[in-house]
Amino acid sequence: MHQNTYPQSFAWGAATSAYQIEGAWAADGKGESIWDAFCRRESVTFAGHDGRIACDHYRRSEEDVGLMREIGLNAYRFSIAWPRILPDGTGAINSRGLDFYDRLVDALLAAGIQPWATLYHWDLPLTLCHRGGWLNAESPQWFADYTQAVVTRLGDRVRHWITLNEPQCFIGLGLLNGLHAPGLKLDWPDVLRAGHHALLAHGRAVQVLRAAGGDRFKIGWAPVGGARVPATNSPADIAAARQAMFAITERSIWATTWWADPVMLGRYPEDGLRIFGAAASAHSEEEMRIISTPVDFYGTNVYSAQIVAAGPDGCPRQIPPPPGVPMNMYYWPVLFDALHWCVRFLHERYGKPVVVTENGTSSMDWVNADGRVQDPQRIDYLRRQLQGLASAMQAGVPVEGFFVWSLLDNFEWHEGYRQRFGLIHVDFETGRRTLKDSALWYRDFISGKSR
Ligand code: IFM
Repeated sequence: MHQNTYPQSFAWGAATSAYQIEGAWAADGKGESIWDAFCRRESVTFAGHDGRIACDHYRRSEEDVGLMREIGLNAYRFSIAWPRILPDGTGAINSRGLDFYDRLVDALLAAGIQPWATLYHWDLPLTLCHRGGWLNAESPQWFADYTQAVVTRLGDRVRHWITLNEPQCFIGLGLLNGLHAPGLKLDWPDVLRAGHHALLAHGRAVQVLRAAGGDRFKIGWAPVGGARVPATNSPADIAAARQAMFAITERSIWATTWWADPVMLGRYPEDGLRIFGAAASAHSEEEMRIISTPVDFYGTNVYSAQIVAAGPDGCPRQIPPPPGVPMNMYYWPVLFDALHWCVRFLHERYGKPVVVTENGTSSMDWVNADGRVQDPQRIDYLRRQLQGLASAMQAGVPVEGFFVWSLLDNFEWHEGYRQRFGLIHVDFETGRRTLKDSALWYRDFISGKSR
């Protein structure tokens, strides 16, 4: 791979989120989140797992920053737990909650690692859920106030900001099919209304951040990638994959353009408006202006993809993955060119620099008798996705960073601890960390030794 593909400023990172790693669920004045409450319900997570302790990162953050340094990361994407900052969601600020992130940011900077802060990775304060959560028209204002509290404390040192992580998931899995907190199964119009408020919250947060940091800040978001890959490299299949990635043909909360067109283009897509019908109609121009407040980069979380070919009429046709296709532990097909096509198509449509805010795979890793954790499939996965990324960059796509999901094995939501996505193995009984072979491989890749 060409050494100069990656600009000097390229962010080589790993990502995590607060509820998945921090633990310390009631420490230092933290309020409860919807995930704290959801995990108390029976049979909602694998074997009743929860994030009360998780990786205990809240108490081990220094050690974890040391491990990031060992890997050679120059960027770390973490999320801030809203209920640590505002235990009731709004109102009084809990400075002890901010202190934690303050210390983390200082430790990162001292280690030469740029902090990339995500404001919302799904742990809504429970009190706000009781007030309707994202269904409440005040929710964008709540989010703007929370953003203000965070940026006032951290904005002198944090330059990279991500507003929402995967709105498709916290709205779709949380409010439509009930798999995630708060476990609701709302009607379609309510789901779309909540989604609209989440997009407004994103826009309001961008405004707050921009007012605080101007051009010094790099602001983006991190929706689900929604990748489509062409079945072959023929122009017809490539065109079909592109078309499929940005088309809405059915009522699906996963439709990329439903979320991304408002943010990047300032309008909901026509096909979505038609198919979603009356449920989707009430959006003022002023709201769309807020939602589309300019961002600096398009963050994308990519794991898998759908394969698309051109049908006899040229229209996109989804092709089932071939039998025996590699899979992760979710049984998501592993398609090695997913990242390549995803960043290419996103850049073509939205014209912004792209940051891969999440990419990785889960596998059944354990610590061998000799103390090593061998995870060859993660190494192969990352190497091949990165090859695809490099060739997209060589084709002209400006990519500014790459974040492995995840730094640590962690609480994988309803799947509990049975999915291991980390570069670092965590023994959840002792908290002991072990760098997996993939972490050592990533270290060599970052330093240029194994490219
Ligand atoms: O663990 C999640 C993360 O919280 C959001 N993106 C996908 C990851 C793997 O499922």
